[in-house]
Amino acid sequence: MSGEHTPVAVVTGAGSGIGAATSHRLATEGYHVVLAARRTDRIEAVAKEIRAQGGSAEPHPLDVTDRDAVTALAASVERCDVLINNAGGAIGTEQVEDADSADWRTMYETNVLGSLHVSQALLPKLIDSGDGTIVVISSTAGFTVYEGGGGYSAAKHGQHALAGTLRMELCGRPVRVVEVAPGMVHTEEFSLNRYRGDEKKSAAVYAGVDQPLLAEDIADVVSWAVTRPSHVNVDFLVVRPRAQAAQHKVHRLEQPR
Ligand code: 8X3
Repeated sequence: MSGEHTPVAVVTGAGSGIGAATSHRLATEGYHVVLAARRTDRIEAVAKEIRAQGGSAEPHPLDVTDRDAVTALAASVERCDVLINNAGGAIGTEQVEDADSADWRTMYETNVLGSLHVSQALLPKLIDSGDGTIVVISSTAGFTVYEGGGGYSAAKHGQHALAGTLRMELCGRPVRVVEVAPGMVHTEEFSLNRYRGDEKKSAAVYAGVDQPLLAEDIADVVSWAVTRPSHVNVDFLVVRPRAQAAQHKVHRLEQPR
């Protein structure tokens, strides 16, 4: 990080969960953080919290699937040193035979095309920074599949392909591409969105799990990867809680009936 200017980090999906936690963390690291997400009230609240803690942040309402809006975001930032592609998520748990293609399309558009739009739009500024970093927050679903997770897994595989391709294509230019693939992270909304607002089913995902990851754990890992010396590209990090050895291998403490 150069001392001549305040470095700028753009974080998508910054209104909650991993995006909000990463924004906080990067602000602590000295970045001016551009908080991009659809819900204005959320990003305004996160910006206020960051400023109250002495950090620098600005909210920028954004739907990553809207290419014109993404272009406008890129034009509005003076510089960009770090981009965190975090917007996305899962919708539905239907098996392939019952899945609604509209859900699959939405997941592809937010996770994959959203990352594509924002990365493309900010790439010139990331290159101009002389030391840019693109982080893609994918998922363990980006390299494995499981029942009921087809659409999400397909989208996350797409994001994984995007990150890997971009790293190769940018080789020789001053931009690192880092992919962080979280496993089970207990955030306010991830599971709730996946289960279409069903709080009981959403809570059951984490039932009995001794310390699922929290958004702050992922923010910690992202911050570590971003703050390595410029020549160190952390390609791909898989991060799970100790209680989750693999997608289906989750240790649960006995629950009172
Ligand atoms: C979230 C991980 O296990 O719910 O990206 O697919 S999982």
